[in-house]
Amino acid sequence: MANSDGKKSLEQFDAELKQLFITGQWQYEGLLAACIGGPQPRGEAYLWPWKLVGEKLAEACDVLEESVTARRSLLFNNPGVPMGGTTHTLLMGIQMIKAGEIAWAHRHTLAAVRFIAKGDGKVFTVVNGEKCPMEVNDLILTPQWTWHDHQNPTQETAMWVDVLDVPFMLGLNQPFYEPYPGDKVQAVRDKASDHLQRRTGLVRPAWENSQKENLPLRYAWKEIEPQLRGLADQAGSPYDGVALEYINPMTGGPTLPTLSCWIQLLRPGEHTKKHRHTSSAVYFVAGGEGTTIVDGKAMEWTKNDCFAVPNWAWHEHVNRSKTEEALLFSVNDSPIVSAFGHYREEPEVSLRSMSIPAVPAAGKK
Ligand code: 1HN
Repeated sequence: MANSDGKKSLEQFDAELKQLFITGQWQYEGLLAACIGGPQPRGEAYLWPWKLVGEKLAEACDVLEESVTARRSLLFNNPGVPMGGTTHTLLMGIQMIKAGEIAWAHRHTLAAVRFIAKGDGKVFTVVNGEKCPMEVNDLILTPQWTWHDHQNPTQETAMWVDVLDVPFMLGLNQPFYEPYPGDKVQAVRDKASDHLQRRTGLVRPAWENSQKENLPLRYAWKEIEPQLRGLADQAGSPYDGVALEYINPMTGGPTLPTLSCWIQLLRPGEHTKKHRHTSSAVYFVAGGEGTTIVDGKAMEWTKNDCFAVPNWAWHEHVNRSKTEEALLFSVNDSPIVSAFGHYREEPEVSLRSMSIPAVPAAGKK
């Protein structure tokens, strides 16, 4: 095909390339134009109220009999993320395990964290052979490719929040999965001195190598809460209040290579400043009542609600109570974004930007 002057037109050439699964770079101009001004938030600000989710979990307890490896976890799909996910990288859900039940052992390349909403410490999860008791507000990690099963030997239903890096991992097409061979539940390390968690504190065995990643860590609330309370009179972040990141104690880095977990205290009446960042986050309301405003949309939350804040969306948090604290557990994908140097904030970079307290001056008592 040719023009009147015998030359092939650009349109004809583009169409021809398309048939050959080739695109000229000039066709990407639209994409480059779309980059100007930065990303559009991926997904919506959306809230899954406990009033609804609690009812559906109770129904799930009736309709889903315990079955091979199945987890009774209701997972939250953001209406603005058609590929599936609570944000474009994170998947959040609430899981219920009935009295006497076992959620069979398996492992996958998806990394997961669990934040306990109901459990008495006799309910437990086993991670790579290590028994982790589940008490309210504990955080338990099941890093990528670690065996995990959950067991409820008590008379009461237990419940926790699951957060996984599923949409990110599926985007990279890295899903591997394996059921535990030979048994429903794992063999456990029963000698307490064999536990890897004993090796992650302020001291560690001098005669051993250390494991730094993929540790079966439990961040017990009875240790985290005093730490949070002990910092609650600090100014905190103007954007997030007194927010603590759960670190990998062996590296000082984020909770997991793909997930950063936070616990955040909003003091009575606290109203944070508005900002946005390139990481997305999912929240679980561990206590209190408040409002999170995302790009002008107000999400009113109360205990056990879950909500999503998409990336690059302006957001601020309000503790609506003048007398009670609010407590938010959240998970964000900043380790993924930061790993490639893409973490940005507006109007200013606030994450880890403030100086640590100075050494007191001489003569000051
Ligand atoms: C999973 O393995 C668990 O082990 C919970 O408890 C939720 C959601 C998606 C994929 C795997 C669990 C999950 C999950």
